[in-house]
Amino acid sequence: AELRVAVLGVGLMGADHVARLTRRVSGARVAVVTDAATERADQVAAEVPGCRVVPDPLAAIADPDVDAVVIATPGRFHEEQVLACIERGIPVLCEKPLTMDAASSLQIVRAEDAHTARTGRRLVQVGFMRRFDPEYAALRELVASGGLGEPLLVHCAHRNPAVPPGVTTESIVNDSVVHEVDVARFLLGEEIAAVTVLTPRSTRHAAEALSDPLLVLLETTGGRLVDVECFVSTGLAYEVRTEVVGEDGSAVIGLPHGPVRQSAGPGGAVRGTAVTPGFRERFGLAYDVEVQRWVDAARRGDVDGPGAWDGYAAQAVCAAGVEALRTGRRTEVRMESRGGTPS
Ligand code: ISE
Repeated sequence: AELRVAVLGVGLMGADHVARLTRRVSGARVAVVTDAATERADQVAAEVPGCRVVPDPLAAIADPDVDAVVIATPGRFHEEQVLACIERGIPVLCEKPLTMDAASSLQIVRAEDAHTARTGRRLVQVGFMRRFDPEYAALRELVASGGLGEPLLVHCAHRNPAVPPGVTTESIVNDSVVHEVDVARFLLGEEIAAVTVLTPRSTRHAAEALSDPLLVLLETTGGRLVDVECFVSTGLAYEVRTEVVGEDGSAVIGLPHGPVRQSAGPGGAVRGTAVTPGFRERFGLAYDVEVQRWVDAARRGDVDGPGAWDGYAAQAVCAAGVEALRTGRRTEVRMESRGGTPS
């Protein structure tokens, strides 16, 4: 049967997911939406045949016409909403962050573990969509198959044209660098052991008091190093590039592609490709694949994408990152061992 999905929060990402579930993903339909801004919820629901607005997100999770939930509310609401989904035993796709701190994310890991121990199935997927980007998936295959020999280093560049007002340097670590943390864990298959954050001279385009760009160094448990340039006020476009350097070769993804255009430039004709304006364009395909895979698994009452443990690990690393930013020191990641959590 068609999966009846509740989408909690229909801001930028939530509305994007509603459109995707309605028009591009098969096997599911949006049955319920919620949003603190009721007008916004009404607007989004009006565009989707058979979709209702349920004002209270917890009531939406409990609704008998809901089989699975997408959470795209602000991060501070995630903990209670994800726990309610686990309690009801229905699959959930939660945008990052899983919760606001590592301790509460670990509680979710444990709550889901109890369900898995009873049913053999998982319920929680975290929205680390890059894992579904064809280039990242191929890079991971290449690394895992030994095609580059032992991986030694990863270089990441993450550049946004701009960030909304109110973004702080800490939130750059929590909202943007977090994706590179997950990429590093995904590509290398090991945990991050320590974090150092360097704050070079800031761009004049950065909001006051924002330290931008950041240079972040992640050390893995296997002694590999991952350097991350995170630069969120370039004023230009959205670019994400990742290179893995191994003993027997290197591979890079995120290079320019698409039509190579020649046009007039300031000092004569220039040749080049367009750069995606934002993450929804850059990772549009990744989001589509992510949600389709989630729907396919959810129809079997399961999930098979990045899970609660990945959300917890990311939180633990970002907490160390925030501390490293504050102290200027190399900071070890404090993490529980995985214990009974199935992978
Ligand atoms: C945003 O919150 C995201 O999740 C994007 O994927 C990321 O690239 C961006 O830097 C964040 O602000």
